[in-house]
Amino acid sequence: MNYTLVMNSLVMNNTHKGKHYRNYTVELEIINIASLKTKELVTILIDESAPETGVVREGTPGSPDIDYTSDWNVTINWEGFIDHESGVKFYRLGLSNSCLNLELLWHPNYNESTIQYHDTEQQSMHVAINSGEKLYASVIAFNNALEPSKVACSDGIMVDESPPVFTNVSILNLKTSPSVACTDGAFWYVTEDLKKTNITCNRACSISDTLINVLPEFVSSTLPDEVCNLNSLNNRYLYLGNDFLDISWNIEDFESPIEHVSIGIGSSESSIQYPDIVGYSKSHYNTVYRLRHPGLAQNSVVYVFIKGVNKANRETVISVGPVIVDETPPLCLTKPLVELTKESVIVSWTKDTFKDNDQRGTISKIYLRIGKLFYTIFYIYHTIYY
Ligand SMILES: [Ca+2]
Ligand SMILES: [Ca+2]
Ligand SMILES: [Ca+2]
Repeated sequence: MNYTLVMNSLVMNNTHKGKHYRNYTVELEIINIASLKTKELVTILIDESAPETGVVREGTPGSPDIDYTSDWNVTINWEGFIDHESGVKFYRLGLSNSCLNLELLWHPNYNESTIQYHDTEQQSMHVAINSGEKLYASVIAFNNALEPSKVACSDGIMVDESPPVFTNVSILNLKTSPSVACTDGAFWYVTEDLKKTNITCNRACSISDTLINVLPEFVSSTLPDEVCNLNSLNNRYLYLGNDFLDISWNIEDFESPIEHVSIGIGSSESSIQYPDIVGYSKSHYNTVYRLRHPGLAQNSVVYVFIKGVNKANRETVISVGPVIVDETPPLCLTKPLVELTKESVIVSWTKDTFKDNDQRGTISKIYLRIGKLFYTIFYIYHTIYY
């Protein structure tokens, strides 16, 4: 047997003495022909007010809101949805590339592929993100009378799987021998102050040099003869004439902002995770870093690591090295020989005449001038690198 209780019938009859938000108890008494009775009580709570709205955040409950992540699975949490009368029965979460309105949450359109709907009694939910766009979490709470609250929407979250990209990495006064490098099938001429310009070499590019990608590029009209035969930049010694690191760079990330850039110095390339000479320290400005007298000359070889981390916690580390900090000038061990002929002055020396205790390889440039009271200008003699 069904009995429908019309809730406004007492009001219509003007016999209504109750208040909103109170329990109403309906007593049913059934008597059979033998005068046996059964009583049933039905309690109905009237709740005319919707739940109060709370706040929604990305991240685990109790931790700060996150806006960027490299993980396609993320926890959404919410709090503050309260219903004093009937309590919250369940929550509905909608994930979309914009905040959803109440109608779209109250009456979900499950055919809409750009919206994910989830119903839960919990105050957090682990969800899989299926979009590379910024996503917003919208939540409503239903009370036990199935009235929905207003919508609370998060400030959004974005998945960024790609690390930041460095360009124009430069260390003041860092020198090397002019070299050739190749990466991704392209050849580059690298000057002694570590700038690169694109060249064409008639061979396959077999070694890939990661440093070459981040060096500053310039356009050159003049190139050395037989530029393709220069030694490879790969693992070539780089020289710094003083114990002062002045590093500059550019860093970019298309999807998420840069969190910080840190510099570390290690004695080997394998110390890239935990540099053993100077541990990673943050650069205050995200494009320059200066370190005076870190005592690098005591080490035979150092590697400078530049680490960039984005807001999604993805990192790129650039290794610059091997660097030799050479604070001592070259030595002249034997006197150069000077001969006079009819037309010329011939100055000669051997490869053992000049020596540098710190530098590996030959002396790269020798300057000479002639005179007694009056001197000529300096002439530059370049040693041959190939
Ligand atoms: Ca209520
Ligand atoms: Ca957020
Ligand atoms: Ca990225």
